[in-house]
Amino acid sequence: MLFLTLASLGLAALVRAQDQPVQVQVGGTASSPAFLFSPNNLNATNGTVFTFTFTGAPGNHSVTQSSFASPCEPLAGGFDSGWVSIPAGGVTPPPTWNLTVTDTSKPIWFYCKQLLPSAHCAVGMIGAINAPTSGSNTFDNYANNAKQSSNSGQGIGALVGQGASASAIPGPLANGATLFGTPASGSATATGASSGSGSGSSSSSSSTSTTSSSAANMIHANSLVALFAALMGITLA
Ligand SMILES: *[C@@H]1O[C@H](CO)[C@@H](O)[C@H](O)[C@H]1NC(C)=O
Ligand SMILES: *[C@@H]1O[C@H](CO)[C@@H](O)[C@H](O)[C@H]1NC(C)=O
Ligand SMILES: *[C@@H]1O[C@H](CO)[C@@H](O)[C@H](O)[C@H]1NC(C)=O
Ligand SMILES: *[C@@H]1O[C@H](CO)[C@@H](O)[C@H](O)[C@H]1NC(C)=O
Ligand SMILES: [Cu+2]
Repeated sequence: MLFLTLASLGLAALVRAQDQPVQVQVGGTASSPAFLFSPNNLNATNGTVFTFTFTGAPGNHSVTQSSFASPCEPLAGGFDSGWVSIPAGGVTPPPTWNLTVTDTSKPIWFYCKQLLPSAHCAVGMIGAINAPTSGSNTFDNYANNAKQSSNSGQGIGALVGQGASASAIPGPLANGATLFGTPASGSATATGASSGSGSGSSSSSSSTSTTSSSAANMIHANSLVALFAALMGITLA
């Protein structure tokens, strides 16, 4: 019985370990701000959470979904954090934005849509999730395409994107950290992401992403039950 309990706890810890968010720094650090995401070439399984932390200070950056073909333009129906501004010296704690991967069948491309003092995308503030390592749409080709872009689109996207979603806007917004261009809650309309650069709508809770995250929790809960059942079977046999 003691063995059973210890072994079960071990398996539970293993399942839980896969749930740890992957940390991505946005804009370098307070001592060395930079126009980049770090790391920027990411791999994920379904349900992987990326915690984008706005550490770059001073900095005013976004995490905005694009396409391989147009690396510095917002993807219609794509995810977007909005512009998160951090004053010089940084804020404690820095705001974060949690993006959950919901589809691993296609690569996910993203960039920073800030144009001041020059387009961040064109100087390498780009990233990818599950970029193929061979063929034409590799991470390196995406990065090279971005460097050819002289400008970048600033349309406002949504919390729910294509293949990845957030359930809340970046936060905490305190101690001088601000958000401009609040992403729409739920999914963006097909035209919403690529039009306009005015202020976004205020946010309310998103039923789409709530459903996604409870589905993910159900999958984890089911696999735990399955593991317990399997363990019982083996131990009792
Ligand atoms: C952040 O950048 C956006 C877009 O350029 C701008 O509208 C906003 O005022 C900036 N925020 C701050 C606090 O400067
Ligand atoms: C990341 O995922 C892509 C697509 O599934 C795959 O081609 C590539 O080999 C993976 N890269 C790493 C480093 O695992
Ligand atoms: C992101 O997730 C972390 C837990 O991993 C949580 O502490 C943080 O508050 C979340 N950020 C937002 C903006 O919800
Ligand atoms: C991935 O997870 C989402 C929920 O986050 C779920 O809707 C979807 O069906 C999952 N896809 C696969 C292939 O398991
Ligand atoms: Cu930026």
